[in-house]
Amino acid sequence: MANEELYKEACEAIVNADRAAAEDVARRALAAGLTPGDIMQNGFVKGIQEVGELFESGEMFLPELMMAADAMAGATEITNAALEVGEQTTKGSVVIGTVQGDVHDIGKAIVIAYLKANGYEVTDLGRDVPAQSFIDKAQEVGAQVIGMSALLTTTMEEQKKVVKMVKEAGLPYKTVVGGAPATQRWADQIGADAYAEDANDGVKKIDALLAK
Ligand code: B1M
Repeated sequence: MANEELYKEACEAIVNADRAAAEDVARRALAAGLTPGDIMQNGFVKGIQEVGELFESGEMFLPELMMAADAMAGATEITNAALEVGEQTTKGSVVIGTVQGDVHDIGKAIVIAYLKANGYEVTDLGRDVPAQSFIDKAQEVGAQVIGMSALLTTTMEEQKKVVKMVKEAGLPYKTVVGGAPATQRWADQIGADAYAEDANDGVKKIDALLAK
């Protein structure tokens, strides 16, 4: 089957909120030789973006949005598991979470899988994480980087809070922000060390920060 057809099927499985179909196409895409990143970015992510647009325009409601998210979670589990295991030596330690008030964690799960596959030790704080917990955990595990995911315009303020706490206390952690409403401009505005557009970019930005 052509790649384009698999991408289309993956996108449709999410829009149709069909977890079994999403898992099935994820497995078939990997078996056909597509990389986890290919099928995720060109298929599943396109689908969940379309779902977001349908929800925003009032053509889809919360229960369907939740089912589409569940289908996305099923696909993500399969593609993340297929990422190659990272280098044996640890490149660094990253503490990551979705900020307080926010439960969106699909993107964060992808970022974690990419970081691990690229040789990072990752501590996942989960979602709805209070600002202080990022700092406490980074101190506990001796992390170099704090990664914060926020998907809501209201919760992105929490990223600002964490960055401010790190700076005011003179702590050594590099801060990285991501999530749909975050931008490079936002990162500059709040004084974060980097903005990551997607999982791949997250790895690149953290590599660059730690190389400095
Ligand atoms: Co919600 N939601 N949602 N939602 N949801 C959005 C974000 C929204 C844009 C939809 C819309 O209206 N178009 C909108 C926000 C509007 C705004 O703030 N301006 C919205 C809303 C309004 C809500 C609720 C308020 C709805 C309600 O209850 N009425 C509610 C809020 C709940 C809360 O958090 N308190 C809500 C709930 C939910 C579900 C629970 C149903 C579900 C989430 C399930 C889950 O995550 N477990 C959900 C979903 C699925 C979405 C959309 C459709 C998809 C999000 C997603 O998974 N994207 C979303 C629409 C959209 O984003 N276009 C939407 C795919 C994912 C791969 O991308 O998360 O961006 P993303 O992650 C990327 C990059 O951003 C980057 O890398 C990732 C991988 O490439 N990245 C990082 C992310 N974090 C990073 C951290 C890093 C580095 C890179 O650190 C190093």
